[in-house]
Amino acid sequence: MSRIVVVSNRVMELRRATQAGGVAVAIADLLKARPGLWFGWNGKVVEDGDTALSDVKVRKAAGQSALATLPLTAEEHRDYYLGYSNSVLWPVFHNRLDLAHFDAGFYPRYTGVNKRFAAALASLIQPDDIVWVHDYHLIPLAVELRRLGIENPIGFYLHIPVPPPQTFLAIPEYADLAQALAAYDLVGLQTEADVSNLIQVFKDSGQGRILQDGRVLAFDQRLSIHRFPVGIDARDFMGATPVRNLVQSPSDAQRIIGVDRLDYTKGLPQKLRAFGRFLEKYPAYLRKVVLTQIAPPTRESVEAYTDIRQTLEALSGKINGMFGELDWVPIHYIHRSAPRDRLRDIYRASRIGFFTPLRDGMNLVAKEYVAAQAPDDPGVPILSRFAGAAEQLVDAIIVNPYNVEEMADAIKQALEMDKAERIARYERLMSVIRTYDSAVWSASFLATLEAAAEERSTARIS
Ligand code: ADQ
Repeated sequence: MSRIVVVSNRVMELRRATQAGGVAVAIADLLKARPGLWFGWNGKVVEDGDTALSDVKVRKAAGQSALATLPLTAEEHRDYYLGYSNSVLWPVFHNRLDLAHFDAGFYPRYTGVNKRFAAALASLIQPDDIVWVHDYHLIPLAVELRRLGIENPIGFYLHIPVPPPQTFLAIPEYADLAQALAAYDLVGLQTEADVSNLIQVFKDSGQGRILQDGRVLAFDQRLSIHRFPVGIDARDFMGATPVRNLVQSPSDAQRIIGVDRLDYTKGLPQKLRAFGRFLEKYPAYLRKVVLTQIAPPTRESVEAYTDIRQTLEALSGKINGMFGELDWVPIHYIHRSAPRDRLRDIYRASRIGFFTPLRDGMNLVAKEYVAAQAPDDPGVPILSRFAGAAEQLVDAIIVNPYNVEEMADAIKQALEMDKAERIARYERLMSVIRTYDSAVWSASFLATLEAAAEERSTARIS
């Protein structure tokens, strides 16, 4: 079996990755199951000129896998990570051109880190390895590896959405980015909408067309573009025990749960406003419902993130002040992360899972919430139509997060949904979540990558 070389911005101990949640769990599981190498940043920032910069540390991990890591310099951390990755690509790919900070100094360091990573990685790659690069921090990696003569299959998976072409083409370096994507054998995306946006990006940049075999010819390169929706390991969330008395509230109150990184893409102000509107519009529910929102801060040194925490604190304070009583606080807003088993129990204890991103690649929390429900008395997910997950979880109550009125009504609909309908929806949702789980996601990506690379080498020989 070929060795899998996983490359992502951040590398973690496999045990920690399992706790971190999200896709780190899927990568850790993959590397426990087959021989592999996980390559990327170790999370440390060092002085320029430090010998550690060129010194890749390789350590054994579980099974037959190893971790290989490098530090970043302070300038790289500022311009590659906080700058180009999180102040340009993240906002633009989430359709927030207004929040993008196009600083001319960012891009050279972004490509510089990709070059440095490629050079360090090239010396570790063996002839039969399959290389799987993850996410927007590392788009130019394949170009750099090919320049160094690496001929192995190289695939790329983008965890965030592909924006419509008009938005993508607003990035000053859009042509370089499109060309860099075309250097992969396979580009994997979360949804059909992302696939059609990327194909359109290639067409609109004047450099792409679809070939008869379904592949794309762009910048003189043949590549495959497919949808591989990210999944969870449903078994991790099944068999939860509902927690009681999480926080002071009337014991018969129904809980609504939200779990998100504190990010402007997650629609958190919209969620709180919708809950406030629900209480105002349907006063019969006063004292009968609590919204618990868990939202640990991330990327706090990026400018666009500084206001969001204050906005949410002000909003929850306002709603609590307006509707709360001595023995009932409507919104519990917690900005710490929760251990995963605890999270699972909180999902289980919640009648509604409330997921309102304005844009989201997938939104794994919505899948985790469903998987944690009691099969004979499940809760109801309310899900934004702008999350990638909405393409799959069609039996959630699908809402427009910009429409506060509609979301307020969706809360009422979910609370009043009879058990038979809740069970029927849960069963359909679970069948999708089980079918497209995290193991299917990685196995299908890797099989498609191997086939795509095979075609490339056959085409070269003939
Ligand atoms: P994220 O934007 O981080 O991921 P999401 O898919 O919801 O969003 O995954 C977050 C993970 O972190 C979940 O497993 C969740 O349980 C965990 N998590 C979140 N908040 C937590 C908290 N307070 N405490 C503990 N754990 C918490 C990116 C993209 C998504 C895409 C994923 C995977 O933005 O759209 O679904 O990658 O591809």
